[in-house]
Amino acid sequence: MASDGAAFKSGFVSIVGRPNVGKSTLLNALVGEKVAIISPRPQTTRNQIIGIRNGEGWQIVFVDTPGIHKPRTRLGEFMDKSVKDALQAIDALIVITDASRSDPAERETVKSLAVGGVPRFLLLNKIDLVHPQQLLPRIAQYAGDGYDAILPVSAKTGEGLELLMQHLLGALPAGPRYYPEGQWTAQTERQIIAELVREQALFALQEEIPHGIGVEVLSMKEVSPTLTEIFADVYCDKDSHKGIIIGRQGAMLRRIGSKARESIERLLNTQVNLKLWVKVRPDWRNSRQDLKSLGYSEQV
Ligand SMILES: Nc1nc2c(ncn2[C@@H]2O[C@H](COP(=O)(O)OP(=O)(O)OP(=O)(O)O)[C@@H](O)[C@H]2O)c(=O)[nH]1
Ligand SMILES: [Mg+2]
Repeated sequence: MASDGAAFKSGFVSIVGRPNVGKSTLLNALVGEKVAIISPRPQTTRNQIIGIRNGEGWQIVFVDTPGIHKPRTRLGEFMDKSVKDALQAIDALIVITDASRSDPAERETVKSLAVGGVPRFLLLNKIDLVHPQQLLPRIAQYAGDGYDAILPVSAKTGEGLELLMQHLLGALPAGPRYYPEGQWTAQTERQIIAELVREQALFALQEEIPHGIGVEVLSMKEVSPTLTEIFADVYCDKDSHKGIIIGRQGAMLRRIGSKARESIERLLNTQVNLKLWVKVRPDWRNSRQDLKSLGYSEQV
């Protein structure tokens, strides 16, 4: 119960939009923790990622989703389904656009994302990159689309997020505490670790290789209270990619591993010994079996 005796408020709020517009950056900013990985590449997020924020008398469960795009593989279909599922049984919807870019496909996406009876908020993100004068015509463009509010924000600097929270809290219905206080994500430690490795691969590798990367944590062992040993496989599509991921005398894999290790150490608060193996799984993005072992199957 809230301290003033009012009913506890809670709700699920999904975050959707085209690839690379800043959905995961927003999730992390709203939750105040690194819940989702972020990269300059489109299609970074591949499944629903839950981030939880608690306040006095309320709880919001945010659901980050993959960028909306036309699927070309079974993995793409899974991502597409993750977005569609995230439009079900929610209490409010956040649709994000990148205000610093003009994307003709975006107009239709923004228009089509209406969920019956649920408050919808349209965010024009990345305003730190936009001259204020350019914002007004953008806001006007979306004015007839039925959004409850159109809010210019920067997920990166935090500008506008306070106002967004006020809107969300105003829209929250009475409801239960879905997750215990103190819990900030529904992902397992292994899932987060796999993502932190993939994040570094996304940063380090070029062109199409990152899209063919998958990471599976095989084992985690607490060797001592101050040291955790982690073994993980890095999947790729092709033999030629394996060589690039490993790099000359293993330099690329060492770089990915040591950056990932730093972020895993921050997460676990212990030292980490991270052992990565690169494996070729031809066409894994179309293999049910491989998708399942990487966690890209039915949402939990
Ligand atoms: N300047 C600026 N950059 C931002 C902002 N929000 C996100 N970005 C950058 O935009 C890029 C994509 O951010 P993500 O949060 O990964 O975007 P996403 O929508 O989750 O992308 P997908 O998961 O691929 O669909 C990253 O390089 C972010 O740093 C912002 O408000 N301002
Ligand atoms: Mg994302």
